[in-house]
Amino acid sequence: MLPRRSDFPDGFVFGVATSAYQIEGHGQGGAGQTHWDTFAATPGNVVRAENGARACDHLNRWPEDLDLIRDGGFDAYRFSTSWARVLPEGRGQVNAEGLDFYDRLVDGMLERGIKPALTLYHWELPVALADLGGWRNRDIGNWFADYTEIIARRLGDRLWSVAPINEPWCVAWLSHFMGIHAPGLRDIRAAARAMHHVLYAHGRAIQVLRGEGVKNLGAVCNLEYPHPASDSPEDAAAARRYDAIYNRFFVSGIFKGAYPTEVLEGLEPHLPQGWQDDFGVIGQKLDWLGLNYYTCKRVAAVDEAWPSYAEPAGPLPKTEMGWEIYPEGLGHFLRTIARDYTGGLPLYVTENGMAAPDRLLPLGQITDDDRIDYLDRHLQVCRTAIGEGVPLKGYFTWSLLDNYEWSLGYDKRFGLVHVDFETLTRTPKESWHRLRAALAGNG
Ligand code: IFM
Repeated sequence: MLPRRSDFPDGFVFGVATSAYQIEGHGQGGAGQTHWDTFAATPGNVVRAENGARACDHLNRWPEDLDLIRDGGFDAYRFSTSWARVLPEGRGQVNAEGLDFYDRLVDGMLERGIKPALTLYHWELPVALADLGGWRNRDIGNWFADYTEIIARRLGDRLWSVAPINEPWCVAWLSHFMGIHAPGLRDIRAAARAMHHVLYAHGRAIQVLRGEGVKNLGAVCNLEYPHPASDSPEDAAAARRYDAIYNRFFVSGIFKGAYPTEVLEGLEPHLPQGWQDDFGVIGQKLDWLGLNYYTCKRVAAVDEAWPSYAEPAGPLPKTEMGWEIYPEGLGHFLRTIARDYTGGLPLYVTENGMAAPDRLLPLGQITDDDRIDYLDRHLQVCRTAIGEGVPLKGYFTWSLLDNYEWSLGYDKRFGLVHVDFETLTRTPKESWHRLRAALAGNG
């Protein structure tokens, strides 16, 4: 049984999350090409070479989608603006149609009593900027600051919260070292530069937002709990390296003005010149930190180049993504991030959820018991952390809708609401109904 709203402190924010490229339909409305369009058009990168050209057609169906958020009883909607929709070339000429769309969307949220929680970058890098080196080029700090200013001036007076960049680890490491996301590089120097520039751009955006008087500014990091694959000291050290790259690098940069030594061992020779001087920008004061949490990993030392680890499969039940279900990891991060980095600063779980197969019942209902159980177990962990004194102020489920799951195309369904990608019909799943009941107080 899902915990009820009344099991959480007054004012605790319940929300749902999506992102622009994953739902809007990026082939419409004058948006520019993004590096996801070209990445997906390259064979072998994305399942069936699918892209976000139509996605859920949220660009046209947004009133229905906002109604689903309101009717579900959610307080907030974590959405993103697409850089390439607002600035098709990344800089210069604004696409007025794109900016008008976000203006209407924010007003639509306010009319329905939904708090607009904006992310400025959820991975739609305009190709014109990718051509200039994208996240490898330090100038991205200023390009991103200019884009931020346009959004701040148009929407800033009505936003509930803003985070510049979703999941810096994915932007930098997954995309430039592991090659799994656009631009699909596997290059340690590119990765080192992206790791640093993503934080530099975050800091530049916060400076601009503060300057424009926008309130409630934060950052959103994704975290994975690393279990050493065995009791050996080598595997323990490998798990620490994994933890440093994945979990500690970004929060250390922002809150401590330093990078973990385990990361510098590998990346220092490749960081851009003068990186040590950027912590003044990177460490801008924040009003909250968001944690995206899904899973844990097993980490084993291997005799290879740095970071010298492999990720063997673990024994726990898994989601459709193949991700082990380990709610205890969320509790670990809520406690240790507050203890080691953020102190009394408000924390939010800004993403949590699972890809799961849906079961269609004869009367058209869609059951997703595994998802309900997953959400229940993670929400219980949140309650425990709050009881222990962690300043956790809200929880956002990923995602409102089934959507474009990046390299995995449309196969993996994370939504509380089912989307038929032929007809684009939305059907709330059992999890949406159960959450609605829980938020209304019925459990
Ligand atoms: O779909 C993604 C989202 O874009 C970022 N966080 C993780 C989700 C599930 O993989």
